[in-house]
Amino acid sequence: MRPLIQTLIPSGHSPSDCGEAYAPANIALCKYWGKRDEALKLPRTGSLSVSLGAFGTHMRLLPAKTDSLCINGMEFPADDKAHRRLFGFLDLLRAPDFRLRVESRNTIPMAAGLASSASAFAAAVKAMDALYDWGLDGRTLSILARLGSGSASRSVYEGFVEWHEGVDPTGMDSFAEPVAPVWPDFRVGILTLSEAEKAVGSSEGMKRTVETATLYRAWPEQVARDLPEIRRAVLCHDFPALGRTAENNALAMHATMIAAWPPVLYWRPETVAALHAVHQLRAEGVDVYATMDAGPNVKLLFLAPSEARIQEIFPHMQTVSPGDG
Ligand code: 2P0
Repeated sequence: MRPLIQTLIPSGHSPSDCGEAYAPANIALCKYWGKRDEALKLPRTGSLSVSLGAFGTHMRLLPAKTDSLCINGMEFPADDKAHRRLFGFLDLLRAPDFRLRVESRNTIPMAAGLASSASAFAAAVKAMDALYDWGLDGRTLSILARLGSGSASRSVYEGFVEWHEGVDPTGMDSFAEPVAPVWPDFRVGILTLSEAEKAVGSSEGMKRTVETATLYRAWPEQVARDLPEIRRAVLCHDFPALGRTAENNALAMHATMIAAWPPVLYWRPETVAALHAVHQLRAEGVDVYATMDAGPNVKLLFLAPSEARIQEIFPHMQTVSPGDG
């Protein structure tokens, strides 16, 4: 993979004293679920997300004698999973024998059930770009971030972002691009329902789904219908269409994983209760929709005027304004 990556990075640049960058977390409205190439993290379908503004990862890279990783003030030893994964990724981008001190700070509320890998890998690529002054464009940053974690390809940008699945076996046409800025009233509510560590990671969950769930055959068709509709709804601020298509897309994704064997069932009783409460709110005329990722927590989509009523039903909801950078 390294030779492929070297074609994207200009040669002859020396590192400076420090490279620093920020990348937001993101939530998919049309989900990425299933790869066509595991190593290059090439997806079977496109996806579309909204970046979470001030919720993300700040990363500082400092040339050092040995590799070390500090996340939110805590040191992670070399045999830790996070350490191995991040430095394994940085090895693809740096010269052999070049060592780094990584200082990372997540502004994502801890235990909010939001993946930090997307913002972490996007921030890592941007910080490497800053450290070496490569001047990479958004497309290249997105391709490189994708190699760390698929969803990181979308965290390179703010606002609504689409990741194209591409057809090239090298993945050079599988990158994300901005679709539109977030409109000011758009809100994401985070319901942290369970803090238990999930039994099946998302990479394993999607692999198992692709390999064993006959229902997965319908997934590309679902995306082919939902992605253009969500893109359209984003561009013309059609919130009800955006919400119902995003909720249906998330439930369809979960249907494919429940149909895998062994089943990939992330839902807890609290997940189902929250979904019923959302449907009850809609029956009352409140425009609120749910989406879920590879875990038991629920994220709500709504517009600012509905916030007070939704907060009454979900007092612990944390609201994000994705437009606030
Ligand atoms: C998404 N998820 O579109 C989907 C919805 C989870 C459910 O992207 O294997 O951590 O590193 O490419 O990016 C989570 O998957 O997986 C994810 P890898 P990643 O947000």
